[in-house]
Amino acid sequence: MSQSTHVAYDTLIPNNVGLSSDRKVLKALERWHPKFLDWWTQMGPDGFQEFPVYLRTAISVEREGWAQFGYVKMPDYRWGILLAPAIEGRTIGFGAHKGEPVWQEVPGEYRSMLRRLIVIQGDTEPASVEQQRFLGNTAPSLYDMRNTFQVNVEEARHLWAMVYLLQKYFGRDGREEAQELLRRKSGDGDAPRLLGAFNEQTPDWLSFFMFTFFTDRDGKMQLESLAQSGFDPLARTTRFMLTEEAHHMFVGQSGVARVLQKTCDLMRANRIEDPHEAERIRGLGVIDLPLIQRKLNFHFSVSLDLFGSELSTNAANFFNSGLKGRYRESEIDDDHRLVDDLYPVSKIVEGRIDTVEAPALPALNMRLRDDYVRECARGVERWNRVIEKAGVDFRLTLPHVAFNRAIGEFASINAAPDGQLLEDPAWLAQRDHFLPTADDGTYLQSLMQPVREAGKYASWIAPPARPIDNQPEDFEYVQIPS
Ligand code: BYC
Ligand code: FE
Ligand code: FE
Repeated sequence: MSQSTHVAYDTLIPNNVGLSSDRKVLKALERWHPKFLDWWTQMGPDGFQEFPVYLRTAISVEREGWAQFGYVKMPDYRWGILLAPAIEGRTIGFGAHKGEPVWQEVPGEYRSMLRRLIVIQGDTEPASVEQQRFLGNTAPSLYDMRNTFQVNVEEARHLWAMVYLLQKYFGRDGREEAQELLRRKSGDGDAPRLLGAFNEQTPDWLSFFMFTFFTDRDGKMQLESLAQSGFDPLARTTRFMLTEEAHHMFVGQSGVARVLQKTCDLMRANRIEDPHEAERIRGLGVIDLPLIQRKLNFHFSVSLDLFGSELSTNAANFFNSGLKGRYRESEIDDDHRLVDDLYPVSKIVEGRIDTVEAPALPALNMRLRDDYVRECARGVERWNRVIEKAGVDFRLTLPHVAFNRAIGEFASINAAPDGQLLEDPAWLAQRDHFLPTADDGTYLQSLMQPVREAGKYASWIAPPARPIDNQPEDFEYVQIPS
């Protein structure tokens, strides 16, 4: 048995895929490893690479007890290749091949489609590390700094996960794609990352929290769909990635909640009733709620673009060929083929946004996006409970899916956050109410003063509800010599 739940740490690359007896792949990965480390030192977290960080490392793929905490210097992190346990007798759960045994090798007819899916997934992982690389310098606490680094090393491990699939199953072009994944750079003019949201900046910590809430959640939805894949190695690797993803979204959900908590607490303490009194609120060194709404509007709309077009033949083909399923496919009660099914899709009809029935297969991007929007809405409700409990009269809302879009049906129109279509002049006149302004950016930057004393937090954010790994409140998550 070469594949197990036990993770071998005797090789340079920890793994549970029997790498030490897979000479060819091991060699290819060992050749890629130094290039990866070059990339990590140049494009990974700026500064702090020499300091011990209290990180969690995956040591097993079992549900319980897969993680071990300890101080690690980031370049020494054990990036490994970890597949969730195989499911005996697993069959393809959807599409034209439903019921056939899952593939352990790449099905020839779907090779390029599969490679494309893996490359797109792989491209986002290092992109996010690049986007977040300067955050350590302005961390509001050692706790937050550590969380970012944890997210960063795990996203880099997700790159390894995809690179393993490319190197093992795609021969020469897999090796070339693995190189390209280190060559493209977030925001680069010549070789940008493949998807729009991954070329945006993450200039401040509110952006980071919004990113981990909204964009990592797209990651979760896409990984859930790939975890259904008939290509078993992809299904198993993404299934394990999802266990790490949960922490990324926790960072976003709790990060924004802590920002809201601090703002609301200080508004109350200073008897400010109107959340729109930005000047007074900012005078207290906290972030006004309308600014948080504008940031939310931006990150939500940019993340919606990651689902592709509402109607997509790519999406239909991914599903039909058994490569990419729906969210929780195995729990859905239908024929899992969808050939004659319909799905409601939002569309512009005669100058307004309407819902029309479309064939279900090409509408799969839209369906996944709907699942995503539902989840986002639940998270926003949890944020609203923080505001409500603090006794402040304000509600955060998700903007309409047509708002600020660059991909799909609504790319060509302007819509207000409430879904009302706007002519260009009206859009331009109101844009600053909808999306973060230069002034918002300047204010946020002014707040981004690092706090490095253990157990202390910046003015604009409340401490977390509980520490990591049951450590004391003044735990030194990153050991920075003074
Ligand atoms: N930006 O047929 P369509 C994560 C292109 S995040 C630029 O509608 P499709 C993470 C598209 O390529 C999850 N271009 O698209 C999160 C196509 O090009 P061609 C990443 C875009 O293929 C945080 C054309 O437009 N994983 O893991 O149905 C931190 C027509 O598009 C964009 C995946 O996405 C865009 N946003 O759907 C770290 C899963 N959207 O064919 C990590 C794998 C579309 O005309 N990817 N285009 O040349 C997929 O499933 C699909 O490729 C997509 C796009 C859902 C992304
Ligand atoms: Fe990831
Ligand atoms: Fe993530």
